[in-house]
Amino acid sequence: MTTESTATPDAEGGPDYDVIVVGAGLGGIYAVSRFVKDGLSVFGVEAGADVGGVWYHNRYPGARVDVESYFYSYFDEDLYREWQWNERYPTQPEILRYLNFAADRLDVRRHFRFSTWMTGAQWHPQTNSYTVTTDTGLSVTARYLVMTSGQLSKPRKPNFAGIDDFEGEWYQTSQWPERGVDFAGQRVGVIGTGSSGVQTISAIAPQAGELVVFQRTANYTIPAVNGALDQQRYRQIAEAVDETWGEMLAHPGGALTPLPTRAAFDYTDTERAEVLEKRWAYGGHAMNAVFTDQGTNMASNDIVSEFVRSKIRQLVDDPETAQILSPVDYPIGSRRLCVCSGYYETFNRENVSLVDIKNDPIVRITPTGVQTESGHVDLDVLVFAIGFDAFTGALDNANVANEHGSHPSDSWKRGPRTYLGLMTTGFPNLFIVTGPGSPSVLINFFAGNVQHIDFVADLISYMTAHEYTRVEPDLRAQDAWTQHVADVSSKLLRLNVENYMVHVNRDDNTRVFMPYAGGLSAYIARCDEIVASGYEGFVFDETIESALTGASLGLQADSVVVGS
Ligand code: N01
Repeated sequence: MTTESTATPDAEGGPDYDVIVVGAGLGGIYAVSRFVKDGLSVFGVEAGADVGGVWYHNRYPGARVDVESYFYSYFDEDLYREWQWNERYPTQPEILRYLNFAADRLDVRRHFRFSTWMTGAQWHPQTNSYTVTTDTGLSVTARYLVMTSGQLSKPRKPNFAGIDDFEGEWYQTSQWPERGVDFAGQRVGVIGTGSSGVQTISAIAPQAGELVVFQRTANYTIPAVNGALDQQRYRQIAEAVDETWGEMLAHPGGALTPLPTRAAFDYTDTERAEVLEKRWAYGGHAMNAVFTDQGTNMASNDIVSEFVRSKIRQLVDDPETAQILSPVDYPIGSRRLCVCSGYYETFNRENVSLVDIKNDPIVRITPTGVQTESGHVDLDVLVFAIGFDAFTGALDNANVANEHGSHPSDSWKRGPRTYLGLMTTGFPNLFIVTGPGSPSVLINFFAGNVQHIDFVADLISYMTAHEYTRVEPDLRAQDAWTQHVADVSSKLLRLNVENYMVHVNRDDNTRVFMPYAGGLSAYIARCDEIVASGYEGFVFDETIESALTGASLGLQADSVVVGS
């Protein structure tokens, strides 16, 4: 097996590899191990210098996951028993150690080319294969292209006016330098208060001389209630790995967090107060699951939203700061909940202040700090925690072209269009792991990635057994799934709130909720039906001409957008 090749796709003997896997994060590690186990030849490409994916790059102070470690794991008996997490919510260094441990134990590292950017992929219909090119001059061919490049992996660029004039240092949470950053005695500004921002703000505050937080939108931020791992619980799961994995796949979120049992108004006032406190005490995303109807019924949602605001008022000493930190203009859960350790208490520190840039917008970055409409903030260091080009960013970066020179998002202008979030018509043999149209960012990424990769591996085995070399979704099946994704989300309060999960068509304000909101269990049930039917909706070894023209895709796109 060669790892460097200049072979042309139509060279005798077929492509160099069966599969090219893009990205060595938690999905890529599992993908390589599963494909190799299935006897396939695999070539992996990873931009980072080692395994880890987002956990390699997002090494900002305070970074940790908001899924409990019991479930943020591969459910392989040996791996589960040999590993030992320390905390209920592990830190980035611990997760990175875990992914390194898993990569070694699964022996996948040797299949990857690290520090290697994929610059493009070209589909060849004559040979049913892709050629992938890299910035290091490689040109490698494979039958299948599997994108485990993540949905939250292309950082948004801080394109603030004047940024190039800033004379201090500036960093992005999503591309944090390995050497770390010394904040001692520095005047630090953090722009962005999403999941990354709230974590890093709490961690930088005790290190910095002064910390100024620039908040555009207040978030509902829920204490994680982190602590030492419950060793007994971990051991119990270790003794029942397969059973627990089965339970996780049967759970809407892919992790065994508490689910709501009743609607808000099915409780008495006293019971409601109790259940709210109970969820707050559990911590983290449990606050999204207090009442069965909080995601769809505004009156129910108001109760949870106001409860969290009351907690913010209790936790923050200064009433004016508490008010700015309190989200008032959108329902809880309609933007992703942030999970924190001591975020609100950070604003009680003498060295921390808050600038409300919704009411006092940033005008520009200056050589010495940040100019807002009302004044100048002097700073030595700037930290941007401004998020990602979600869902389409990493795929666009990969520059995957079909024989017509089209890229997947050319036909997604009015919102992504996929079959199961895994494939898109017009791009044979291209698999998008945890893509739009799958539960994706709404669930535990370990569950989503492993389930997707198992589905893809089984599909490839099926193709091998039937001697097929090409697969893509039928356009009608893709339309029906895209419509189903839209239907499932049509009643969600979060559809009408600006956030990175909603694609908005600015011309007519139609909105598309990008992940599949029906839950992992429902998603898997549909996948199982499709497999049982002999892969209904997938077309093997046929060219789908109708899918390959922009016009037909544009028309179909118009028919599925929801809302107005
Ligand atoms: O990014 P975000 P993130 N001027 O997009 C602000 C996962 N994750 O990296 O809300 C000023 O959520 C923006 O303001 P606004 C998780 O899925 C998980 O924090 O647009 N501000 C917002 O405050 C998460 O959802 C973990 O008004 C600007 C912030 O920047 C996802 O990654 C940890 C701005 C961006 O928030 C993304 O989280 C970290 C501008 N021009 C991440 N542009 C855990 O597991 C943007 N903002 C715990």
